[in-house]
Amino acid sequence: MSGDLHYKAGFVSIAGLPNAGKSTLINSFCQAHIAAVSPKPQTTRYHLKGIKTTENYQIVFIDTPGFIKPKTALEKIMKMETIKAVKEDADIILLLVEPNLKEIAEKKDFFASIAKLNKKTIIAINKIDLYKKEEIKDSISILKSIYDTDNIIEISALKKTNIKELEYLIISNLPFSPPYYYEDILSDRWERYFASEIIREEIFLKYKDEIPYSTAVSIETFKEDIQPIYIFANIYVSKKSHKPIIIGENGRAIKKLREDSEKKIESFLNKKAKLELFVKVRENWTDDPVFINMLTKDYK
Ligand SMILES: Nc1nc2c(ncn2[C@@H]2O[C@H](COP(=O)(O)OP(=O)(O)OP(=O)(O)O)[C@@H](O)[C@H]2O)c(=O)[nH]1
Ligand SMILES: [Mg+2]
Repeated sequence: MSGDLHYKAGFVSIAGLPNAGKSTLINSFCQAHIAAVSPKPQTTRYHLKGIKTTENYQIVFIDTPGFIKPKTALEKIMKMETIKAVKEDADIILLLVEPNLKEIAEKKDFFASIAKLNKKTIIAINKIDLYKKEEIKDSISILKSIYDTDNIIEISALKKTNIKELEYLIISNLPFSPPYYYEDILSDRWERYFASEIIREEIFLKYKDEIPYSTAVSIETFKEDIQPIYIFANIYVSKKSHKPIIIGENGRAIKKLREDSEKKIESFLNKKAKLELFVKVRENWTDDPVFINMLTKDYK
């Protein structure tokens, strides 16, 4: 396989505005819930690779944080993650767009900045299950005026509409190359990263307002050599007042968070797990780049 001159392989960075459905799409391609998904924007904070290998091709999908104008240190790091994936790593940029005419008009600068990179770009119009045909058509016309490409396809990442067709479009644009990863490698992340992301996803799904954005998860212990596997995680919040909200009345909220996260971790790892959570206050951690790098250094 690796020495085959007809073998295709390359990196496909999935880029777009927050909430476009990028993480849902990488999960659909990889047929596994590897990336955290939530209805709230800015769920994804760091890049994540999902690798699909067949006899004839290997696609390395890269999920990225949504494009934003960063304010905090965390948002600046998120932006750097996206820029690296799009500018440096990508053989193909897969631009995922929600056909929301108002948003497309407001974020014209972002779409122009991707066009300026002059990289091979495929545009996938997502969430077609939610939008009227007219709005989809008009969105495509605007995007065609910005991007000189016919590589535009309408999909639903959630309902898995046209996902195979999108994959064919990617393959036809993929360079000839030997694979970059052995065929049994499905991601560039360790199991403990997925455990931390599952807990963070549950926080995004369960808590309101600024709480998910003030929260970071750090896996302190991950013992795989015992049954059930044992995981101890710290949940950091950036304000004192957020700690009692995470814990909830009589500890009910954190109990539910712990139970639901544990179940998801068990089903992801296909192993029995025992999860323990502890909430810590780290004032203004979202503006402390060293702390953020410390949290993520083990996962890269
Ligand atoms: N109806 C519908 N909803 C979708 C579709 N794709 C994604 N969603 C929903 O859109 C929301 C955002 O999805 P994500 O995959 O987290 O979006 P994202 O682009 O990764 O967002 P960030 O990481 O915040 O930038 C979730 O509630 C998804 O279920 C789709 O094709 N149709
Ligand atoms: Mg995401």
